[in-house]
Amino acid sequence: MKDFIAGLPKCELHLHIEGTLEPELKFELAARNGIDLPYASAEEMRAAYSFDSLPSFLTVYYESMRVLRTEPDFYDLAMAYLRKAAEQNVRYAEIFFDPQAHTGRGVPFDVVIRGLRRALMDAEARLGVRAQLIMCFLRDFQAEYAMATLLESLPYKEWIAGVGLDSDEKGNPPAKFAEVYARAREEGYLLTMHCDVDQDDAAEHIRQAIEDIGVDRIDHGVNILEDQRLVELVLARGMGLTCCPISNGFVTDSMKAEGIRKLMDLGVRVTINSDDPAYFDGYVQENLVALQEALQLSEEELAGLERNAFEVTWLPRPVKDAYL
Ligand code: ES4
Ligand code: ZN
Repeated sequence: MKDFIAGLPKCELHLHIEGTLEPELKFELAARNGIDLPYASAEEMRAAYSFDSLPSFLTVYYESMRVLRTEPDFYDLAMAYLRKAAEQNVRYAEIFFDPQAHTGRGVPFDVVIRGLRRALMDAEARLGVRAQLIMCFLRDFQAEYAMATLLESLPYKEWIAGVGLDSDEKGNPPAKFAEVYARAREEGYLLTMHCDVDQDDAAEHIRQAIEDIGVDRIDHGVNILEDQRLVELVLARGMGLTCCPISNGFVTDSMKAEGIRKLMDLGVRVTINSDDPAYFDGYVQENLVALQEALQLSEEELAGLERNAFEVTWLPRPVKDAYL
């Protein structure tokens, strides 16, 4: 079954590029930029990772980004992921980036996006992996800061497929960003946002995301199962959910495999993704293998999950059809 999964053409729709920063690259970039790290080696750093909640993960995630400073740093980060993606037979990826996590510490927006963009162009030409960027706002900062970031992105609009919302969801509901999302849509961006697994008021957050904001997709979103009306909305709109089983196991009590099974049985367009693979120790291949083992998925079901992903991509129609 592992070989079948390895051979399957894949599509990744929920991946934070900063979450692909492996300890080895972190050390390389730290050396390049003259930054000290509090560990003697990549192995020691990896051994020190222990996350049991979203906040405990986010602290390490943001702290690690100190090593990313220059355009080539962002290029190398994205290229390392895209090489891994190519190895795993990922044909297309939509990649989140967190500009505020960089501009907030003095790295200019254009340094971040130019490095990432150049890697995407090279990967398409050299590795045959196509990818697009999704710009995420940090929901634990003010909406005004997200709006300023949106405006800062406009000169690079052609390089960004859409916007997302991530970071700590507690006390930061979708409604907080209604204005930002309305403007993003006016500017032609497609819309997604994290509705993390088992957050406080999870169902209400999902309702706001769908009904009040009108998102095109939901990141995670497993908690639609708490409310039949939400399931019906998602089905009626044909919305995709970008689920991340291994990540779920770190930030909640389980992978939520049974919930994912239920969603599949209901006909929801569930997709399987890796979220922050350098921290949660699993790229898309390992996520599919873990879910297959938990649910005894058939080859048809696995192929169906990838088909769902290709169906809900933000590619223009004729390009999308070539993958289906
Ligand atoms: C994230 Cl696992 C997770 N949740 C929310 N925001 C994030 N950003 C990167 N990884
Ligand atoms: Zn995520």
